[in-house]
Amino acid sequence: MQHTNSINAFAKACQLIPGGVNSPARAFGGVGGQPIFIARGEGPYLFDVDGNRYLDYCGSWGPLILGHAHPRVVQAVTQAMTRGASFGAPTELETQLAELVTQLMPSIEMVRMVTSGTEASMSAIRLARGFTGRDVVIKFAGCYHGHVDSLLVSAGSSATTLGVPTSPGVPKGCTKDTLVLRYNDVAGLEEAFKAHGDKIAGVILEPVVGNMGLVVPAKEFLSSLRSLTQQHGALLIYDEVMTGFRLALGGAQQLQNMKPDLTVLGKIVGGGLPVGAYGGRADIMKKVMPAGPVFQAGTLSGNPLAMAAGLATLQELRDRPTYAHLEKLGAMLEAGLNVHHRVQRVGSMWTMFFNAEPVVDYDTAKKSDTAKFGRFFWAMLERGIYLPCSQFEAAFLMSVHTEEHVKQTLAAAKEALAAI
Ligand code: KE4
Repeated sequence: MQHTNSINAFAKACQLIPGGVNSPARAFGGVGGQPIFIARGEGPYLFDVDGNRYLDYCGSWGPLILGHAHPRVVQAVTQAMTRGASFGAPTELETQLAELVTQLMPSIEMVRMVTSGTEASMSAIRLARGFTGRDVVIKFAGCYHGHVDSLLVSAGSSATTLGVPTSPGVPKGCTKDTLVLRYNDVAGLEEAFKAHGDKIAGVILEPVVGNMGLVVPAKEFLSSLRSLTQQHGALLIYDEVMTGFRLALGGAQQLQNMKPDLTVLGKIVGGGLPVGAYGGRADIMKKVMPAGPVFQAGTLSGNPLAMAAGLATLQELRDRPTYAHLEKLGAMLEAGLNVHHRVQRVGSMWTMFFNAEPVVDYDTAKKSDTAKFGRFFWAMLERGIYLPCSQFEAAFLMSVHTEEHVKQTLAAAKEALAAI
């Protein structure tokens, strides 16, 4: 494959945009080389500016569970655009999406739309602190909740990929009330609540982690989280930005039969357009301004185009559930790749780890052979398979992937692994 136009496009972008990208996750920092510039997407495929076609397992980092340019989403957004892009006033589309979100995730009795997962996490943390009157928040090393100052401590995803899990520019004052524990460490959780229980406003976690690569929570870890937060009057906050409407129509909380106090959403809820959301118990959500005193606002929150994309996406997932299809393809992919390297998977979210041991937390994730992952990434790209460009990310199947696509992917992987 030749990448001349991508190379030229990147050189030009680097003169005007830091690192040539608008998000470091796309910078290929974890795999070497430089990013491919995309011209368009169609179904399960990406087409780059050199005309190369790739089978896409990144799906814009999760939002595109229905694949690129799904007709129902295209039609909804196009129609919405003809009515005007934004009004700075309420529309019924926002209520329709709120209604569908609360129907699909019953723990969410009320919901507020924002424009990114970061904004949703930031607002949920502020709300937890405002509702409880407490300051301490617990997060887990390797989890990523967006670039929220107070949560940019031992953060996963591109913060880890690029070696800055704790970013410069975040004053100590922003993180002094952030307690970072080890994922799946029940004893650590018990100790933290024993020592600080009455100061803890909330615990935020990825209920299935994507940002260390895919890591599954132990059952006793989840049950301890729920019981300890309830016992100490702290809020349990499920960051379902990646897992929401992905692992099941009702997200990870449906699979795990868990009822968090607050849920953070993003990605699929916007169908590829900028939407984040946070919601949960009505008594908590009623503290959000203007119903209550906890401030949060946004010019494009609930933007009609984004609402149209999110609504069309969730309606399609409700009307034609694709989860059995995604599970079948996921199991097929896992069985085929597992013969080479450890695959960790839940439904359509998966990671192939270059790691001798099970990855259960940030410490074990960081033992992965990221150099070998980088060689594998490029060997697959050259064979027309586009994976997330980091060992510390999850890959995603889409509803438009087929068994034939999985077979092609397994054949490419066998060749790629032999070549590296
Ligand atoms: P955004 O602000 O990027 O919309 O959402 C932040 C976020 C919050 N919570 C979880 C569990 C997330 O996975 C994310 C964002 N995910 C990364 C990829 N793992 C987005 C890619 C990027 O940063 O460009």
